[in-house]
Amino acid sequence: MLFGRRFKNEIQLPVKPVEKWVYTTCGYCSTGCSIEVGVNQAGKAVTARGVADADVNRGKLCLKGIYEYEVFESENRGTTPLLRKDRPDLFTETTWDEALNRTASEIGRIQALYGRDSFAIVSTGQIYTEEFYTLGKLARGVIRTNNYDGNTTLCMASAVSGYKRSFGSDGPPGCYDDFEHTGCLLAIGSNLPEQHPIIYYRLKEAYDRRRFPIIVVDPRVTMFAQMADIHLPIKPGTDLVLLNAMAHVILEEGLADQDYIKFHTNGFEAFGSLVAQYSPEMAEKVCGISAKMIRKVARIYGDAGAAMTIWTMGINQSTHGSDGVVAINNLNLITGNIGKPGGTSLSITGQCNAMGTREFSSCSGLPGYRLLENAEDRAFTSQFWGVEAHHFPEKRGLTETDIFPAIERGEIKGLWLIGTNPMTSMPDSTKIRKILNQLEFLVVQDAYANVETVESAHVYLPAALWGEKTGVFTNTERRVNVVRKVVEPPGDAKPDLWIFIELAKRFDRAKGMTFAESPAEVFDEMRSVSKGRLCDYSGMSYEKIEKNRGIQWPCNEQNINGSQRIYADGVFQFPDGKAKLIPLPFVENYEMPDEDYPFWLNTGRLVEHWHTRTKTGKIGNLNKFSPTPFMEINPKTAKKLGIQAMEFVRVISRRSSAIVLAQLTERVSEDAIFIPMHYYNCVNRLVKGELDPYSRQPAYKQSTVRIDKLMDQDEAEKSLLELRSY
Ligand SMILES: Nc1nc2c(c(=O)[nH]1)N[C@H]1C(S)=C(S)[C@@H](COP(=O)(O)OP(=O)(O)OC[C@H]3O[C@@H](n4cnc5c(=O)[nH]c(N)nc54)[C@H](O)[C@@H]3O)O[C@H]1N2
Ligand SMILES: Nc1nc2c(c(=O)[nH]1)N[C@H]1C(S)=C(S)[C@@H](COP(=O)(O)OP(=O)(O)OC[C@H]3O[C@@H](n4cnc5c(=O)[nH]c(N)nc54)[C@H](O)[C@@H]3O)O[C@H]1N2
Ligand code: SF4
Ligand SMILES: [Mo]
Repeated sequence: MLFGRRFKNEIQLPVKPVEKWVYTTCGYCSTGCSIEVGVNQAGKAVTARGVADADVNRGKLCLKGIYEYEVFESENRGTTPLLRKDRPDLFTETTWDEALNRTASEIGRIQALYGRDSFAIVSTGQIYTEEFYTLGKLARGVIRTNNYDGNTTLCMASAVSGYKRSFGSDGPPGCYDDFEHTGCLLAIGSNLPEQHPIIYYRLKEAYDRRRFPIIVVDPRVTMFAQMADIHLPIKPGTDLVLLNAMAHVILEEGLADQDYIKFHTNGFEAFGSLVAQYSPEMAEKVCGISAKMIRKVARIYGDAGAAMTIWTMGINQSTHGSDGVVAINNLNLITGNIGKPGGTSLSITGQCNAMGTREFSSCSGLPGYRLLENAEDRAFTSQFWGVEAHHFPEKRGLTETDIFPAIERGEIKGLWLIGTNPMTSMPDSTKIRKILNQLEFLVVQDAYANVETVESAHVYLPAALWGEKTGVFTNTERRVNVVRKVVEPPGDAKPDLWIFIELAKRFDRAKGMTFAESPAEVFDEMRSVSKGRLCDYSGMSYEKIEKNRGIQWPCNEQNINGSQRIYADGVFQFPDGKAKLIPLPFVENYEMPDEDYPFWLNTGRLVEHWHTRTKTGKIGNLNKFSPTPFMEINPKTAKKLGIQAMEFVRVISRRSSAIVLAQLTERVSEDAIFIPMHYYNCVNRLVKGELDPYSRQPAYKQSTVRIDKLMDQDEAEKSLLELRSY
């Protein structure tokens, strides 16, 4: 046979001379893959590979991880602090001293004039846990504002809230190894193959060996839906009804684990009578899945022996986000599927370190999952830090989604943004620019000098990026992994940790407190502060973490190499040790398609891009896949509207409008479109973002729009350039 490369030139693999390999953990998604970055003799990162003996990724990486080292050379990195001085429209380069002095004095001025809480801090899920811990100490102990939150309110807040309501504490009970033991996987509102490709690879490996049923609940025919045994194309925002109906069938047909309910839960009676009202026939009318199918999936789940549920933003980002999480926990409690191999409620986390901020940043509480509401926790932390306890508020302040309206109302006058880009990521984003421009003082701390928010900032602080500093991340399965410094930060950019410590030094209120200076010292402090807590790090060290390729907390004297699962003993974090079954009535309370705005607008992600593209938009090997904003639209709908493939159209909501390319695909139903979240001045101009009452997380996935055909395509492209959506 004369095909193939046999008679062609031999393939030459480019040789990249690597002097040393540096162990790190990927800085994109919460899968937490171990990466080794190859550095050449000149100290330049030239290549990367997955770590073969790391349990998480077993040598694999997705395309973002493979090209991550290219961020070190990316354009528009901030290399020097900037300050608006004499001309308010002009930034000038300045020294760190001047930038930090100005920041400290403005914080002091605003707090003296308008009160402590008039200065707000919004951080991220993407810096190291040592940095979160230190920021928490600075925010709670020194700056003492209670309006301190993170972008995790846009992301994991509903999961946190649901875990707390059901189990008495945050903390995902399961792990990736559960795929090896489960008898059924229910995946709700998660597009694992694109958003967590290596967790998907772990699942697929287990599935190929054992063929357990996979049920995917998603209004869109995602890559995950395509491989599932059963795909339930649910009506947007109605998952709670499906889950109540599944519990209804499981109880009705005697598939529940009565012993587990009796010994490990409270509230069964009220829960039972609520779900009794949610028959599959009733649910069919609300969520568009046939009663027969609901019975079928409930039976598969109830009969599986061990069954597990995973979910991501399709649940969290809705007005029933927190309730949806509690409903998943309810389902797993009544079937005895918590903390056992293959039986779990495993929220798939978003950002690389969204877990680290939950454990240690003190945004919504105090370090080590301590609560502001608990006097003992306040007393412990105040003593540990050397702050008087009365400085701590007795409940958390505003979330990110409530901070922006408070700025608009004039109650908050100063803001510090750290590692987040709300002008692109917040709902109703045209409003966000106006709101930021209302501030008396805005300081932006970001790795890139051209993030949109910098345009409204008074001070810009250039931060070192992933791999330019050392610290730890916690992944979806509670695994703490270390990111070693690979290269030096560019110019005068500094690690966030350094910036926090230097800023603390500029406040008299920091007297009597000590701020550990090196990441390893901060890590030691975190080990002692978490000793005896659920998220116990006391048995860890950087060396041990690297040797084990990550360690799952709790890790202490009893569990020296960490713990795969929590709640295996059925003892939860409420005083009586029992979990709560909570009745959840469903109320329709979000925007619904009507005559004026007839289509659902669904939003989400693409495998090649990361959020607001500050990183992936600058990496050619990623950006090439989708450099232009687009929408997915069903070919039948396009035909009705007279829209051709790859034509520019205008999408209009009650908030604003955006221009996108039309991509015709049956992934979306005839009454819905999908637009990725990654582009500036695009989908979030349209999104309403109604808030969940418990978590204050926005419903990014349920807004409504209409679509206008554009006659002048050249004009459309020009406006896209003006809006800088490209
Ligand atoms: N490539 C890449 N990976 C990422 C990220 C990234 O930006 N790029 N970001 C990371 C972060 S921070 C996060 S939070 C995760 C998010 O990870 P995912 O949540 O998996 O991603 P999304 O695309 O936001 O949304 C998932 C799915 O929810 C579906 N959905 C919409 N409405 C509903 C509904 O009413 N019910 C149900 N059941 N489903 C619905 C959407 O159709 C979509 O397929 O990804 C992480 N991984
Ligand atoms: N329509 C719609 N909108 C959404 C979503 C959706 O599904 N649909 N999802 C929401 C979710 S789940 C999330 S998590 C948010 C994400 O929203 P954002 O957090 O606003 O988005 P990112 O682009 O990740 O912003 C991170 C910023 O931190 C900077 N950065 C990176 N590393 C470092 C560092 O080490 N230090 C510092 N100081 N800066 C750093 C980056 O340059 C970037 O500007 O978006 C939300 N918005
Ligand atoms: S799956 Fe997530 S953690 Fe792993 S390489 Fe890809 S982006 Fe990084
Ligand atoms: Mo997220």
